[in-house]
This record gives sequence, structure tokens and C-alpha cells, in this order.
Amino acid sequence: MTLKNILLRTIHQKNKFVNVAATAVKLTNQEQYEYKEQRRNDSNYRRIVGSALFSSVLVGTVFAEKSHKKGNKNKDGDTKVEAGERRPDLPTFRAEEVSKHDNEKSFWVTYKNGVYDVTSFLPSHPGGEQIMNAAGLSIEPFWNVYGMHKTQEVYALLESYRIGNLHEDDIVDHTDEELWVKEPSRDKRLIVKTNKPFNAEIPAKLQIAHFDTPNELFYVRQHMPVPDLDAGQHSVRVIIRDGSTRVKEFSLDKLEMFPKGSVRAALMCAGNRRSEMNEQVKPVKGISWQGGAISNALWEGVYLRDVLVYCGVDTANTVGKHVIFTGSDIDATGVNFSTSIPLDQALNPNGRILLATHMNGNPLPPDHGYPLRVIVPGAPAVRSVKWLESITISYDESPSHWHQKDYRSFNASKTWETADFATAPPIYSLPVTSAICDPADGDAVVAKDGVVEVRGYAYSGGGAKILRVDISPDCGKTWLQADELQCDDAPPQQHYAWTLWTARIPVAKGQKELELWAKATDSNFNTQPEKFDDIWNIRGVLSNAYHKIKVQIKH
Ligand SMILES: Nc1nc2c(c(=O)[nH]1)N[C@H]1C(S)=C(S)[C@@H](COP(=O)(O)O)O[C@H]1N2
Ligand SMILES: [Mo]
Repeated sequence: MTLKNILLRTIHQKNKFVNVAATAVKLTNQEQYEYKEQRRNDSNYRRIVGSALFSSVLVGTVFAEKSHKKGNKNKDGDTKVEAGERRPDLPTFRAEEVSKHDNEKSFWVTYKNGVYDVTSFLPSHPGGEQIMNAAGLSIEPFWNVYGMHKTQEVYALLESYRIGNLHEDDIVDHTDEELWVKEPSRDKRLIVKTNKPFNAEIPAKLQIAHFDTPNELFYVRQHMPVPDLDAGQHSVRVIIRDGSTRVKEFSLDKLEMFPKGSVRAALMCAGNRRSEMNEQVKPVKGISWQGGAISNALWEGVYLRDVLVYCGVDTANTVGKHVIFTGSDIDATGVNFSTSIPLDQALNPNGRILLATHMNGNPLPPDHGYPLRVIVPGAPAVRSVKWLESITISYDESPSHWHQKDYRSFNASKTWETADFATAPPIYSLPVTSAICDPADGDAVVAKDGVVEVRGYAYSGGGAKILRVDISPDCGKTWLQADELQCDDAPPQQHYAWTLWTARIPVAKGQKELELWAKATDSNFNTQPEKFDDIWNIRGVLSNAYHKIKVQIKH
């Protein structure tokens, strides 16, 4: 390692993010950029990141299982486990000594005052080789980003590998304040799934209250802390790699040279309704979204196609086959969030892909990508990269682990051991789905004049229109068509917004209980499968079977 590399590594370790660190030691932008590029291009590094991070929740789950099996060393059972407290009964190590144990044969890490030999734990780390980044170092900066480690179970597990104390002079304050201190304030009505990173769904009854979801109620899906950006300073680079590399940079002002564009589009996480698949078949790994990982908005900005064409990109002459979108949010190892879509999809004028600056008439809120995000209508929302800082025309798909190791489709027999992410198709569109939002499962509802009113949403990917929503009040024997569909007035194959629907279900006098099934049919005449069994998959994505609820009836 060169001196500079050691310095960079130390900075990185101490201050979590290259940018933050770099300001402290005055690395130039170019140096920061090169450092990040170097890490990204290093194949070993890519392998490490590539095999890591199935999902935050997966990590949480497996850690919990593992520590449960090992047994909690804390005798009082319920009392709080404090990891990293000074233990006078154990030897003291200098950081220099710890840093020598940085390989698979001997792998030490520190946490606050604690020194741990976790060599034997390496093979079972749920985040795979990602753990190698902490070799001989403190794990706190990493845990600050992958906050799911911060549970009693994981602390107990960590303490079970305790071998000593870190010398007082070598202790660095790694509190996560500075990482999360800039998080935006959020509406209290959102249903929080995880706090750091912030993930929250919109309550079902508020989903159907507005066709365009108010910005503060729009569901939020973050993988990292929200970057603190300034519209006046922000720019997006278009990078074309075909033999030589050409770069064009656009400030937000400069983007205004293109005609204004807009699209009314729902964003839906590919994991929406995952909790039903999880409960009705068998466990899947991922945030346990109910039906609230979808919301709808009017997006305004300029069309991606216009920008690409201006930069000389076209399907006939451009060597690249994919468009990689990169955001300004970065993980603990300094890698920016990124994913890609096929170039054909990006250039299709009917695709209406937008570089959006506005959401429902206001500048994008920080949680939704301020000051610039790409909106890829009809695609899983992961492709709609927030805080967009570069657009790369590349021969290959994005190498990021978010693109390579997630949002891909597998059959119901594939397990974590047999699933091959490299050959599985990335999800670029979404199947038809629907959900009943009001009443909720278990509600007591009033039958007015012998009729129960039921409301919900339906949505299909790729611009398909919702033609029908059907409700069965008797487990599929008979079906009633929802009599009100509220949808946008987009041209055919450009129905990117959701559809809100209302159905009126007659009930018999004295009927106490009602089971309701909902399914939608789209303009390709695709419809939802009845059960989750056959579409079950390890990540619980594309979870679009009939939505089924039971309610009590009050007459
Ligand atoms: N830069 C960046 N873009 C991102 C993400 C992210 O973590 N970072 N999450 C993606 C995922 S998985 C989803 S579902 C949507 C969520 O968008 P929203 O938070 O505006 O609802 O953003 C996508 N774009
Ligand atoms: Mo997502």
C-alpha cells in the first residue's frame, strides 16, 4: 500500500464517507473522484461488493437466527447488551496490532472499546465478503450505514467473539450523528419499516384519498442516508463510453434548454405486497412491505431521450447497450447507488422517461431525489434513481450490487444456494397488481342498504392500462366488477399512473362475515394469479396474487 492509500483508507474508516473525509484533508475533487473510480474498477473490490448485501432485512434476520442458536451470553436474558464496553478482565491491544489481523486466517475487528476475533464467523456473515472491508478496523462506520446490525441480538453475537480491549489512545468516536444528522423530517402518518436507512409505506386508507399522492405521504425507500444537495450546485454528467469516453455536463439551469416534459406515473417498489407472499407461503428476504410501497405523482422536468439525442446517442450508432443511472448517495465503502436500464428502453419516446425536478408542482423533496431524479415510468421503482449525478452509456449493465444482486426474477424452487443472479433477468417492467385499501383486513364494516363499499388501487407496468377490477365475495365462485375506475387519460400503452377503483358488494341480511378477493386485468389481458405459491421467490418481488381480506359486517 502506498502512503496515500493508507491515508485514504484511514480517512475512509474514520469518517465513513470519502467526501466528508476528503474535505478534512483537502483532497481535490479530482482525487476523490479518482479514488472512487479506482475502488469501483478494482475487480477484487467489485467481487467483494458484488457478493454482499442481499438486503438489510436479510442481514437482520440471519443475524438474529445465528445469535439465537449460539445462545445469548447475557445471563439476565432481558437486560440490555452493551457491546464494546471496557472489560478489565481482558488484555489490551493497540490498533496497530489489530490491523495486522486483516485476512481470512485471522480476522479481527474493533467496536468501541472492544477487540473481537471474528475469523470463525466470516463464512456465515449474511452480507458475504462485504465484511472484508472492516478487516483489522472498526466496524462502527459500516454499522452506521447498515443500521440493521444495531440490535441486541447482533451485539450479543459480537460480544461472544470478544478477546480484548482497544488501547484508550486508539479509540475513535464513530457515532453516526454526522451520517444521519441531515435526514429530512417525515410525516408522522407514514408507516415506518426501518429508520436508518429510512423506509416507510403510505397507510392504505390514505393511498386512495388522492389520485396524486401528496408529496409528504409518498412512500419512501432509501438504501443509504439522504444526501444533502443544493440545486444551484448540482449537475448531471452524461458519460458515453464507446472506445473513447465523452462527457457532457449539465447544470440544472442548462437542462432548461430542453423542452419541458411531464409524466403522471406511479412508482411501485418491486417488493410491494411482499408481506403477503411471506405470510401465505414461506419466508422471503426483504422489507416486509404490505400494499403501501406504491404511490402516484405528476413529475415534471425534461425527457431523458432529448438529452441523450442531444449528446449524440442513438440506437444505430451507439456501441453501448445500457444506460446506467448513478445517484449521489453512497454506501459505507464509498460506492454510489446505481442501476441501469436497456438503451432501447431509454430512447423509446413512448417510454416518457423523465429527468424530473418537480413532483406534484413542487421541487422534489429530499426524500424523493432533490434536486434531480430519473423517473422510469412503468418500471420497478428501483430504476428511478434519485439524486441523479450521472448517466452512463455502457456496454454492460450497472456493475453495482443493487443491480447485480437484487431486483431479479427466479422461480419458486430457487433457493439462496441455487439462485444464479448473474443469469437471472433483471426486472425492467412490472406485472399487473391490485389491492383493497378500504376496508382493511379484520375491519368491521357497515353495510348501507345491504351494500358494502370497497376501494383500492390497481396498477400494471410498461404503460398497460387497467381495464377491469373484479371482486369476489365468495372465494371465486362469483365475480363483481368494480363500477368506478379512476385513471389518467394517457394515450394507449402510456398508462403509467395507477387506477383507483370502487366496488359495491351486496351482502345478505344477517351475514356476519365477508371474505373479499380482488384482481385486476390490464390492456394486455394479463391478470393476477390466484395464489402466491407458484410465484413465490427468494426475494419476494413481483408479489401480485389476488389480494384477499376478511371483514366483519355491521348491519
Ligand atoms: N439514489 C437512489 N435511488 C433510488 C433508491 C436509493 O436508495 N437511492 N431506491 C430505489 C428504490 S428500491 C425505490 S422503490 C424507489 C423509491 O422511491 P421513493 O422513495 O421516491 O418512493 O427509489 C429508487 N431509487
Ligand atoms: Mo424498491
